[in-house]
Amino acid sequence: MNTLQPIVSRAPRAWPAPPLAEPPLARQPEPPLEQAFALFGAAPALAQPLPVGQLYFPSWDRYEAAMRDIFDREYYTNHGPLAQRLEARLAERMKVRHVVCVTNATIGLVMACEALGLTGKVILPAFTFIATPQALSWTRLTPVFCDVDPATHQITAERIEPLIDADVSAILAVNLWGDACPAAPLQALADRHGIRLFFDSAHSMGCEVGGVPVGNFGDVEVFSFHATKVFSSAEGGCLCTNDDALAARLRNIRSSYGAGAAVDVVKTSNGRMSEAQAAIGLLNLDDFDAALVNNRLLFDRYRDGLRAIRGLSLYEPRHVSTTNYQYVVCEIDETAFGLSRDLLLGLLKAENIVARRYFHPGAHRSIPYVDELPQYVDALPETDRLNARLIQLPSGALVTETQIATICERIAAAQLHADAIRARTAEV
Ligand code: T4K
Repeated sequence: MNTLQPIVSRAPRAWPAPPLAEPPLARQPEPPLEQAFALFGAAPALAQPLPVGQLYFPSWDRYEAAMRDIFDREYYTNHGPLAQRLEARLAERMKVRHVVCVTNATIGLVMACEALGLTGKVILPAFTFIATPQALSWTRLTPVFCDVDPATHQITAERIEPLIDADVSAILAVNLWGDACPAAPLQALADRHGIRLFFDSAHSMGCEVGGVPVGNFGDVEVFSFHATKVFSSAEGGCLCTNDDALAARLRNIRSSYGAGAAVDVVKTSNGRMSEAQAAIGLLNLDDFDAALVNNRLLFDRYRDGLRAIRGLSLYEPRHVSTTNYQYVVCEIDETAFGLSRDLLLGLLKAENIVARRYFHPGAHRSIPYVDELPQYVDALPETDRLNARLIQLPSGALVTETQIATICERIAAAQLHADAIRARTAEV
């Protein structure tokens, strides 16, 4: 099913929304499944599909004014004034010396590998989006997949250290779910072994560790501004670093046109951010603090609505002092919940609640690594466990508190009817 929706036709968001009613958890007279769940024939709980993804859209008037400005200047790309302004404003906000805006985070990761001069092997978690190891493959580096901490879903220095050998040139840590890997022990480990440390911080815009904005850790951090991210320029991303020489290399690798002081680099790419992307990014930046407040409110609603559900635990970021609440991640214990994660996912999808199972399968079980690096297939039990148990629920600018109440109620109803649902789905 194509779940891409004509967003402009969605009902306007109620702001502020009315207080949320507690989902009905008490056992009630049970209607037949055909009347209770869309999967068995009832009307879906939501009128149209509600996806996972933050999906920021500025008001049409502001968007139109921004595009008029670009047309008046007749300047589309090549590090134009809007891209420059976005870099300056992000650097100020994130308190980092250099922000290098790019077309997307994937090219940003490729550029980071090239600018750092990496060779041989790079250690990273398999529990990440496939773009992370693929950036290594594009630069002819070999991924060394590391398992993650089962409670925090992040990699740790303790798990990485035994994997370091003479061919390893770097650690590529991934900050997931608006949380962060423990950066200080990772930096100490990298320093001890004389290797580089950089971060895939695609999920981390707006997060802070000990009051320091994410973007200031390791040699360089890479952010995604994809449409589904908390900070969006429709497509886009940026690299953040406090290293002047590295920033100059990144700017020269980003584009054969360069930008700033020319330095010798071996390869160039086209990672330029267009003016249209930068314009949306600047509008989003104006609205960003309000988006964080809204995300937090929605997360609180989920926390209230899901609290009483057995066998479901909501991921709470714990290594950050400030999170962006970008993802609502739940772990389903099949035995305690009563249904498998995938059966719950199917039930919700029929209700037009398009929950996701990031990241499934794990990178180590995905092409090409499942064939090229078979040693990892059965070597990462925690990653496999999370791949099989997590679901992500919709949140962000287009999601209302009323919809969250509906989602929580549907999950509670699924648990209430779990025996009947299991029996029915076993029949077919
Ligand atoms: N590292 C990590 C850890 C990442 O998570 C990602 C990307 C990257 C690196 C690479 O960053 P980029 O190179 O992409 O900047 C999405 C995103 O495409 C991807 O950016 C993201 N992570 C990944 C976790 O999720 P999909 O294919 O699962 O989602 P997608 O694009 O189908 O969108 C989700 C839903 O939102 C869809 O059901 C439809 C809806 N949607 C989407 C868009 C774009 C809309 O309704 N309107 C829209 O405009 O990959």
